[in-house]
Amino acid sequence: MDDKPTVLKLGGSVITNKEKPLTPDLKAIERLTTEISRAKVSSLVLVHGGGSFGHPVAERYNIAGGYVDQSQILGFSQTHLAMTLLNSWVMEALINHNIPALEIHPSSCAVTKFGRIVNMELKPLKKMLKLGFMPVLYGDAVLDSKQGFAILSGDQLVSSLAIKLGACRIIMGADVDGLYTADPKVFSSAQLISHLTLEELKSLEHKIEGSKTTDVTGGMLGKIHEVKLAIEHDIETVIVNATKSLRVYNALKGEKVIGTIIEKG
Ligand code: IP8
Repeated sequence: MDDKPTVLKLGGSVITNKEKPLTPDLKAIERLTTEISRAKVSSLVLVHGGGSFGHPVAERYNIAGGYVDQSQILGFSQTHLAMTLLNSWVMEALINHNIPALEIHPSSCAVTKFGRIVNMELKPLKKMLKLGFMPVLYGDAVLDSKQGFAILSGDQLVSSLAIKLGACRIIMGADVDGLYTADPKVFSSAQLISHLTLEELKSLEHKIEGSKTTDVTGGMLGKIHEVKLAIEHDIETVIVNATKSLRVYNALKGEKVIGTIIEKG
């Protein structure tokens, strides 16, 4: 009950159809919640991304750029609503697999300053973990002390929570096998990097492009930028392909898995 938690991110591109607005990938959600249930990790925090739910709506109203005019206020509500719809699909699948999942809405408990978390109420989350719940959070539209509002990415939540909770590990479930020497969707010669130190990650960072599809929070580059902060706190991070069967399961069990492990070194 008092174990150090693991923080698992399921990318929006994994659990939604990124080409079709507001479309969950129910097969992927079913498979991944089965894997989570079978892995039986005693202390787990789940964070999911926005995919075709949060991103297109946030982009339409430029929520990430902050308050410009009153017409965005309804857009903020719509962005949050889209995320709660996706979250409901995830919650239903988790609970159907007998996982005592409980959602935490970031818009109600986190405040950012220029898009970075400055305040987050974590008491309920810590209490949930102690009692054996699995807290579930997601990238969300949040209030911002300087720009009115902002988009808080699931990736930022993952590293911030991992640091504040003293997590033992971060598992990033992405739609690629891990980090490559070049963008694998563009260059067939790209090679998977199975292990990296923090220093090696920093030197690779400038080579990695942002994702091509609509992603207001920066794709793989944004991911790396965020996990770097947790790795600096000595939290091992593994990036695996969550679109492929059993990768998340193997990572949760601490078994050998195809992916990229990044350690402080
Ligand atoms: O997909 C962003 O979360 P992410 C969520 O983890 C919204 O970057 C609301 C766009």
